[in-house]
Amino acid sequence: MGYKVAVVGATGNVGREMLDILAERAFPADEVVALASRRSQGQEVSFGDKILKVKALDTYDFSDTDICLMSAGGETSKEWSPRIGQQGCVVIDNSSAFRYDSDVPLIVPEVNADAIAGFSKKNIIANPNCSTAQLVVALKPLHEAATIKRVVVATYQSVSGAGKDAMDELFNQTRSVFTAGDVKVEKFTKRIAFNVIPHIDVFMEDGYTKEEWKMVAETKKMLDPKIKLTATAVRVPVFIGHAEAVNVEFERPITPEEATAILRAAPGILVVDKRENGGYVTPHEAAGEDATYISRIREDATVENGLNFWCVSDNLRKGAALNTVQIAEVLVNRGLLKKRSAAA
Ligand code: A2P
Ligand code: 11C
Repeated sequence: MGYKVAVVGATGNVGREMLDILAERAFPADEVVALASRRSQGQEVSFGDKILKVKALDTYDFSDTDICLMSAGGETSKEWSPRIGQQGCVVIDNSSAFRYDSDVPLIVPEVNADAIAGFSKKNIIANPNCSTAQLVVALKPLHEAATIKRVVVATYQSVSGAGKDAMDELFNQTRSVFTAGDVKVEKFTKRIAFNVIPHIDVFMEDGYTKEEWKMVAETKKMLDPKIKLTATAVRVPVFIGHAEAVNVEFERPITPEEATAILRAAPGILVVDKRENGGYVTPHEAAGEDATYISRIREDATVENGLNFWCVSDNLRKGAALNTVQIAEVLVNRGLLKKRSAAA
C-alpha cells in the first residue's frame, strides 16, 4: 500500500529529476501526479516506464494527496505550500521561501535528519539551496571530528541551477558564437558562453549576493550556528554539476589523511583523490550521479588546523531532487507520513 505523491514543477529541471528519482528508488507511491502551470496542462512527462499527463496546479485538489514535492520557484511556493500543508498534505519545498522559518525544518538527511520532527507545525519541510546541500554533506563529518571554526568557499555553479531557460541560453549562445550569430543575453546578466559570471541571485545591501547569503544562513541552521562562513558564488558555462573550492579552519588539528578517512566513511560521499593528472572529479563526471565527490584534500599551512578540498555534485540531484526524495524517505521510514489517499 503506497502513497499518493504530487510533483509540482514537473516540466522543469528539478521536477523531471524528481520523477526520475522517485521511479529509480522505487518510492512507495501508488499514484504520482505531475503538476505545473496552466501553460503545460496536457503536456507529457515520463515517470519510470510510464507517461504522465501534466495537470494544472491551480485546479488540482490536494485533499487525498499524501505528499507534495514542490519545485516551481519561490513565488509559487509562497502562494501554494502553506495552502497545501493546511490541507493535510506534507510539502517538501525546494524553494528558498520557507528555509529560514523557525517552524520549518531544513533538512539534508546525512546531516540533520532528526530535525525533521518539527515539520507538523506547518506541514512543510524545506530543501536547501543546491550549493549548500553538497557543502554540508562534506562539512558534517569533518565538523564532528575536529570542530569547524571558519569556512571560505568559492562556487563554480552550472547553468541548470537557474532553470531550463538558462540551459537553453548557454546552448544558444554557444551555437551563436560558433556560427557568428547574434549572442542574446536574457536570463543571465552577461554572456555565459565561454565566460564566468560572479553573480547568482540578487544583490544584498552588504555587497554579497543572496546565493552567498543562503550558504551562510543554511549552513548555520543545519550544521552549527557557531560556524563562520564566507562565500563567493560564480556561474560557469557548465550544464549540470556544481563545484566548490572549500577552505576550512578547525579548532583541533586534522591531517589530510585523517580527513580523507573520515570522508570515505561518511554517508553520501565518494572520495576520488589520486594527486595525479585526472585523479579528481569534475562536474561532467558527477552529472547523473547521487554522490557528493571530494577531491584535492590538502593542508592549508597558512592557518592553524587548515584544510582545502574540492567538492562536486549534481546540483539537480543531491542539490535538489534527490535530497527532496531522501527527505520523503525519512518521513516514510520513521512512520511520520500518514496515508490519507484511497489509492491502495
Ligand atoms: P511550466 O513549465 O508550466 O512553466 P525551471 O526551474 O526548470 O524553469 O522549471 C520551473 C517549473 O515550475 C516548471 O515546471 C514550471 O511549469 C513550474 N511553474 C512555474 N510557475 C508555476 C506556477 N505558477 N504554477 C505551477 N507551476 C509553475
Ligand atoms: C543556482 N543555487 O544554482 C541556485 C539554484 O535557492 O533553491 C537554487 C536556488 C535556490 O542558481
